[in-house]
Amino acid sequence: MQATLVLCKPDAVKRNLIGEIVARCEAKGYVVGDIRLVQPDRDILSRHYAEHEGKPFYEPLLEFMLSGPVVAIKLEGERVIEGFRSLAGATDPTTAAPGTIRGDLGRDWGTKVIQNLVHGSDSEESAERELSIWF
Ligand code: IDP
Ligand code: MG
Repeated sequence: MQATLVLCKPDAVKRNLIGEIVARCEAKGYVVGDIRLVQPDRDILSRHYAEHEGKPFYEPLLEFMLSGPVVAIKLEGERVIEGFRSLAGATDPTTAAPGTIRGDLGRDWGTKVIQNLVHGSDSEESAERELSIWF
């Protein structure tokens, strides 16, 4: 059984979209194996986003992720890593396909970092690494 890390980012929590996001995951058939509300600190975020260190959006990304609580979810099911990335849609919510979480619920708010509601692990290696950070 595969597992992935899903994060409902601070914009999703502030906009009361936790239920909507979890509902889409469950409606697809995936199972919530674990879930927690976390106020992340810089340490956990710098480990989570290590691959983006040095990029122009790195500092705004950390500030955004520090701006409020996030919901961390261990989501389980066959091919769930790929499947949740498909449910989430493209990184840019302006062009993310309608029908996806980012495409239906997200937009450009004119901020330095793209606020796009969710994070999903992008490979088996990332999923294992990220799940060990958050759980
Ligand atoms: P992903 O979340 O779709 O996997 P990544 O490339 O891993 O996208 O980037 C991590 C996060 O950093 C994105 O979800 C988004 O919030 C932000 N981000 C990525 N690329 C940019 C950019 O070019 N400008 C501003 N923010 C970005
Ligand atoms: Mg990513």
